[in-house]
Amino acid sequence: MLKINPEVQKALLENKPVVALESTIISHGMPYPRNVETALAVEKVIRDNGAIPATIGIIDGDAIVGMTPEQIEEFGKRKGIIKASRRDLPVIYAKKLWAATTVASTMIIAKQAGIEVFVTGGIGGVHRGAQETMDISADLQELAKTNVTVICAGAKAILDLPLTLEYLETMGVPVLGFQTNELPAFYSPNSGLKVDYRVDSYLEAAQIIKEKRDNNLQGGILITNPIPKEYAMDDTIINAAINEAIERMKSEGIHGKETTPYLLKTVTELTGGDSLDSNIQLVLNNAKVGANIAKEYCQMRK
Ligand code: PSU
Ligand code: MN
Repeated sequence: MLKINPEVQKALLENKPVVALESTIISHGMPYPRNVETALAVEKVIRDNGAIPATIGIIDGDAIVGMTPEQIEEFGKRKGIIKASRRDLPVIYAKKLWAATTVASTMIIAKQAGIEVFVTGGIGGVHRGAQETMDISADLQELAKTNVTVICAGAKAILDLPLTLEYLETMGVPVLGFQTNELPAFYSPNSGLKVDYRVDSYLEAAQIIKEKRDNNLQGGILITNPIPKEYAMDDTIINAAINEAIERMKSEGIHGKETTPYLLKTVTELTGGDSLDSNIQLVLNNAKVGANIAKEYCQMRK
């Protein structure tokens, strides 16, 4: 059951721009209370840029599209909220549980609600050592098949970035650089890897979405937007923290869906919170870009 917030429903019916937001970043990606402050600030940036935010999560087995500030607060502090990707959804619905949605499951629910643009911080990807562990985020499969455009700040170096790009290529997912030729590496604007194509304006991004839809090319589009330079982290510092976090993860035997939340938390601790500050700034920056792309896309569909 989808429960679409009336404001979001009205905007969709009137072809006004709506931007989907995920809740795993709230419940499992950042500590309380900064997770809640960030989620609310992201919604505000989207509104200030002329679109309607729709934060998605699951409450008592109902998929909520457009959470209230009170619900966002609850997702930020409540213990035991499950991290739900595609495979978890039927179980969460049947058992009437609370769950935070990942990029994959947020895409699914956004699509069902009729929302085409989704803003987040970072996507999941191919993990380092995936040749052995087979740890590849279900986000990549979802990008292959679900018609939602995801705006993110690239992928984190906790992942294997070259393999993540290879996987997306195999899956037929266009990877665009927003005003950049390089795949941004989340905390830093540079990864040394090229994106397939650069787009320089919101209009250009919207035209690509429209062509993909008009030509019935199933699947998502990934728009990667670099963190503003003033908020970027020093590559040496962040890479050292990531390497240490991966070592700790291995020695503690963390695996499966715990991996990403564990690494995010450990990197935040190891950088004394600096990585969290960067993380927040890049999401806000993505919100601005996503809202404007959604606006252009709605104009074009009129
Ligand atoms: N990257 C972040 N913050 C996050 C996540 C990724 O910087 O909160 C979350 C997203 O919800 C993403 C999920 O979809 O982690 C990927 O998890 P996994 O690797 O288990 O698929
Ligand atoms: Mn995984």
